[in-house]
Amino acid sequence: MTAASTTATTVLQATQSDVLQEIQSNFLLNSSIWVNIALAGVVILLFVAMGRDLESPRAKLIWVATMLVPLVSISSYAGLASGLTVGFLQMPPGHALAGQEVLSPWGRYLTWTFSTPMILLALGLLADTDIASLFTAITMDIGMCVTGLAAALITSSHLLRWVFYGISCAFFVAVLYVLLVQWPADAEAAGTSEIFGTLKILTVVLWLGYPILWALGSEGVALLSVGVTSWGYSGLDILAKYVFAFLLLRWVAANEGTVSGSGMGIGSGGATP
Ligand code: RET
Repeated sequence: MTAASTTATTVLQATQSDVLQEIQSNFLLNSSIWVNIALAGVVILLFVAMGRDLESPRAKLIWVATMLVPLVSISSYAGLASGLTVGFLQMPPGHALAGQEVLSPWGRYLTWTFSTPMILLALGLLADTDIASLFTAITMDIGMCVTGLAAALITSSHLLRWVFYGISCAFFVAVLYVLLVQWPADAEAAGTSEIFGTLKILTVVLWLGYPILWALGSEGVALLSVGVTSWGYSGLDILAKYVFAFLLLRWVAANEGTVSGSGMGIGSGGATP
């Protein structure tokens, strides 16, 4: 190992343990992480039990997609708890905390890139939508998460933080359009409109909370502290992931017949034009 890389490694390690110390000394932040790790663990076991009797390929695929939500979540929160995916960022001039080192749990935005597509895959399968529509929702959603991560990580320009926030919101609008306009018609044709309607409202209302929290929290105008923002996200996560997934799996387990088709919408054109 060269002298330069030894120094780099030491700096990296020092920074990570600094971050860990900071997390552990912030009760609000630390509890918002550990409560979710514990909940995700319980929910994973519960979901394994709920889905064990499913037989049809489409129902099983919904189950696996739904299972991946708490599985990604427990990994995400473990990353935050260890300090691996949390860092200190120096906010640019113009930001409410300009010049200060702000603790940023950026791993959240990164791991949404893996968890939110699973939520949309499960919903799209429930609505028995077509492949183009599913692809649209998932890619727009990934775009939303990655540009949201960029918005949080930019330290060179206050303006560009908000430009990326705006781009992320534009991707989000596309996701909302698919959820609110395209998939309800598909779900109607597939006979799943009642449960789809409930999950759609839950998803849309809760997902709207994330950009609001981002804007009010330390990444945005810094009206809320890091700990309060983190609890906000953790609370939304509990509802948007675990409660959502529980309702979906409970319905699928009780109504497997309705979703036991091969999922003909996928790949062959559903009700959406
Ligand atoms: C950000 C900031 C930039 C603008 C927008 C956002 C939206 C985030 C959403 C996140 C949903 C997360 C969920 C996670 C579950 O695992 C990135 C906060 C629009 C909608 C449901």
